[in-house]
Amino acid sequence: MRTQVAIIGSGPAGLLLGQLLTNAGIDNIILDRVSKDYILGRVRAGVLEEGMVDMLDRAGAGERMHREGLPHDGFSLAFDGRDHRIDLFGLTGRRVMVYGQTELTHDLMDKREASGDSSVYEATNVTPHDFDGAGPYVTYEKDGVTHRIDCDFIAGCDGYHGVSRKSVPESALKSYERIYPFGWLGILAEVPPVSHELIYANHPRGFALCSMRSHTRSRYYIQCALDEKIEDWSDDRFYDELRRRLPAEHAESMVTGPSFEKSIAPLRSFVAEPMRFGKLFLVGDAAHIVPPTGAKGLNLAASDVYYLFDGLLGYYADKSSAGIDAYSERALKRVWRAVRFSWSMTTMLHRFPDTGEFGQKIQEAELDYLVSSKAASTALAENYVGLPY
Ligand code: RFL
Ligand code: PHB
Repeated sequence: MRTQVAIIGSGPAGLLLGQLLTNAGIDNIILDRVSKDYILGRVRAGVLEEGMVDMLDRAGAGERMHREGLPHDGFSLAFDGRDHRIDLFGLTGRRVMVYGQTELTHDLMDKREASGDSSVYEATNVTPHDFDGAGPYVTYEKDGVTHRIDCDFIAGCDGYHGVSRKSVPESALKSYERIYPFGWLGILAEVPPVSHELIYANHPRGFALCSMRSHTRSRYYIQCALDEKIEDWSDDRFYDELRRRLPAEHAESMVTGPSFEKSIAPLRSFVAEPMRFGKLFLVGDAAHIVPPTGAKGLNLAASDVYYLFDGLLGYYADKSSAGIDAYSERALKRVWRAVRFSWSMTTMLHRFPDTGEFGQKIQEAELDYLVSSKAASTALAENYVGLPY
């Protein structure tokens, strides 16, 4: 088999890149090690920057998002028993879109199916080869048979645990990492959200986040210890803890109901440099991870795809390598800004085991400054709605 771009990973990065390439007449195949249903069963991001919204439109897969997504003009920072609104639209002229990653992935999969392009799910032992030479190819196994795809380029869109980054010799990679000493325990429940905008809460008992997927479906998170077990968290215990971390008006008005998803996610910051090795490109979570506090992970996957697609289009349409040569540097510049923002939001909002009451006071002073200074609020809002591509 031969294609122009072999894409490893059918998450948002792989699907978005694949669709943009297809729309531009560039042949591509997507390989994933799990099934479509498994991918659609993962509950992840919920906040899209305008850049991501534009990319979905460019891919021709934005119609349902515009119909069902919820544009948000602001969010709240809650601390010291009170709510403080950050007016994203008033401060930046921009807004975010609340639309689940699951839905976005569904829309991209439907679009791909309608375009008739190849995707291989449940492909095992996917392996990139010879990306340092002139003839890169990818092998995989399906139903006991080994297949080979020759290609011009390989896009490693296979997430943090994928094979692409691991195929690069260690000496060619520099990694930067911070692991945070806590996780997020999250639930999804068919209950109306406690507020029509997101609430990020700093509380001496730990961080809490009230998000949503629709007017009738809520996504709630609380900071938890890394060794917590999900079985120990009944819905009642979860809601009790969440209420304790919110201002009284929200705690009192919160509607509760059975959760239908509950999971614990660890928090880390990670960047691998560079993001290109010969004919192999790392894209999205394959190259970098941010803690979810800034809502940046999925949005960074979209900006990586933007830069890579731009480079590949230049290569195929104009026979210029300038764009693919610049890919790693352009992408990393934006990645590091988002890594910094996600780290700063995480540091400002979570309870750290070793900083005590002093740490709490410092966080409250920082938050107080943030909400009372227009310059500081604007800097926060600019980062939250997304820095330009
Ligand atoms: P994905 O989505 O992990 O997709 C990678 C795909 O590659 C496949 N794969 C392989 N395929 C073949 N061979 C192998 N060896 C393979 N290994 C892996 C996998 O099966 C998978 O299908 O990466 P991608 O496309 O780069 O997308 C990144 C986003 O998924 C991620 O950054 C976000 O979900 C992060 N994130 C958030 N991002 C935001 O922008 N806004 C948010 O509000 C937000 N909230 C979150 C989040 C992530 C969370 N968790 C659980 C990590 C909230 C949470 C709780
Ligand atoms: C979510 O809705 O899952 C979500 C929202 C905002 C974040 C992280 C996750 O910062």
